[in-house]
Amino acid sequence: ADPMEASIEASTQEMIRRAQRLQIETVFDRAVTMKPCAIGLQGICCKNCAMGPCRLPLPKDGIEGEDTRKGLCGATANTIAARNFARMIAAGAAAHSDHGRSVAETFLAVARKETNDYTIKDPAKLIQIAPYFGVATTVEVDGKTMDRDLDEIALGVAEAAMAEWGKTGSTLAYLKRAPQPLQDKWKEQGVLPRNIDREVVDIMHRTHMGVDQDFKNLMKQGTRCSLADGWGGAMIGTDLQDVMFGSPSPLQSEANLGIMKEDHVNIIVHGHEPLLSEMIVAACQSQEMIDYAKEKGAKGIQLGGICCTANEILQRHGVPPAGNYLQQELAIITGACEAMVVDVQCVFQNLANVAKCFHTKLITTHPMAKMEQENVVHIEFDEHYAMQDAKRIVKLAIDNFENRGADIMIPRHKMKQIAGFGVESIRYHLGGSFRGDYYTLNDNIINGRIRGIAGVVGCNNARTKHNEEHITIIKELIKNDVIVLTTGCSAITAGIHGLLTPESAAVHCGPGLAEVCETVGIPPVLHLGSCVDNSRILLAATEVVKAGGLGNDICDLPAAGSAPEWMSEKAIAIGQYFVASGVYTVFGYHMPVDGAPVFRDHLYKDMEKIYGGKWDCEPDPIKHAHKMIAHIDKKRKELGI
Ligand code: BF8
Repeated sequence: ADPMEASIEASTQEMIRRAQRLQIETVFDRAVTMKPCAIGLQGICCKNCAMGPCRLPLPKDGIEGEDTRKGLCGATANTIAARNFARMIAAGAAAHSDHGRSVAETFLAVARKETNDYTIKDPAKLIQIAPYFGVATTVEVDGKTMDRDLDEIALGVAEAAMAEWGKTGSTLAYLKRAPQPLQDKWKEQGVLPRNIDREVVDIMHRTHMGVDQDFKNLMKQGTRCSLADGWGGAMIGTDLQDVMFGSPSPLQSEANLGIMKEDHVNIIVHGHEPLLSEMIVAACQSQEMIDYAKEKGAKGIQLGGICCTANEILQRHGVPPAGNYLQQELAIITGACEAMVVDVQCVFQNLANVAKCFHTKLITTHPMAKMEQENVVHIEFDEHYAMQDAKRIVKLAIDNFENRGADIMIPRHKMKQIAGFGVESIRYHLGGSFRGDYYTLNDNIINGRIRGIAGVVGCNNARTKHNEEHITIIKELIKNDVIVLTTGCSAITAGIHGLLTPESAAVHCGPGLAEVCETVGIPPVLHLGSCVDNSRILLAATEVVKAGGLGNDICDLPAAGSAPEWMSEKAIAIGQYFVASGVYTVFGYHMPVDGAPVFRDHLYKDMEKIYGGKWDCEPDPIKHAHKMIAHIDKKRKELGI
């Protein structure tokens, strides 16, 4: 791969060059030598039974007249594309929600006092969410209302939260948090999720050979499952993480491979669930481990993150991200990574091949995610012995410091950033005492200083130039006075390119947004956490609705969503729950629906009539941003502002 073609980011280019010098193959090389299958790319390859795979190519100049393409069973392009799309939603929702389940299980262990390693760090959040689960926060004693015992509330919430994965006879508890008109729409459409697991299983059943053959009905279930993710598993994950580890508040940190230190033991955590990484943060900060590292000749321990685990420990502890999705191999290629500790999701199997070229210990920790390569160490993490396991891992990394080779190259590039925003801190910075909690934000949208709100989220994709789409889109939005909320690898990207500082407002923003950012002292791009924390964006949007003056529902807001370099099935689940929550959502790169134009129209046009939000796709980043801005302007016009 040509490093300059592969990424716009200097340390990434440097490390690709170094990898090539050392003859280590990376994702960037494989993206050049292996091209995607054109039919799969269009979403019209069906491999759901052994009569196939049935491949239905769309002729270059489209179809004239009746579309007679069909698989052996007669499945049309629309059925095939919709089934594939629904399965992506199911996989994405399963990943987020299983993460949420692990968090809920750990919280149940905390509530039952089965572990001392985790506690309740944010009791106010626990009390805030308890009523949604039907758990009382006060008791009547002798006619007086008293605060209920926190341990009792914790147990009630933990048990009710766990039940969300398998309950019968009702719908998900958190749906009540959405604006009422949106809840009404979901009810009318029959898409209220029953329980989290069931919606995933339902998709696997109905996409089996010979079941649902109506793309609209398939997408109804796709919607229901996506809502079980966004307003279910992911939202519960975010909330219970906040309860146990503390709700984030703005803090300063740094980002990029340059956070690694030559004279320190470098440990990189990568993956998603913060259960282990929280403990690794604590272990790295313990005097015992710091002393041990010094004993072994290091000046200390430098912890860094990759992917969403990075965002989790950044937003709560200020631990700097070493990189985003496409930089995972590169962190090892520095030659200075003593240990890379991974759990679930977004982990390249090639990490093991790269680690083989260095002293790096690659440590898998999750029973669900092992690697076949012999050089990988598996240390299974048990939340009941969390600190013990974390110290074992940190010690292994420290012991590995002396095995480092002489050839080390840590890129110098890193940027300062402010991260750790959430529904609460936006209220603090952009709230007000009059019309509601988000008054200042709404007021500035109404008076036009802020044109609108954008969520820019999601992955990197080696089929696009690393970071280019994220950065071009975000810059174009803030230049046009659109404030940006960001999560996931997009948030890491924004940090790496210096867009998460209040100072960046003066350089990159239009005059209105710059004035607001300077007055309240916030960056024009707000880091809201990991991908499960997209739930924070849903709730922030709901707060904007509540603050008044901008319509009655999320679909009324001058707002739009974007995933410029998406790659994972989770992104499709997220996209669908944003669309079904009323958000115009634009994906970059491409969408796997082009081979089924009728189904594509269902997503790109019909959805808006049903839910108020719709899908779109635009690979060109400037056009992409302007599609979002045009939508924002349309909504402003409808609101008469
Ligand atoms: O859940 S943004 S590459 S790390 S999938 Fe993966 Fe995509 Fe990154 Fe986090 Ni989200």
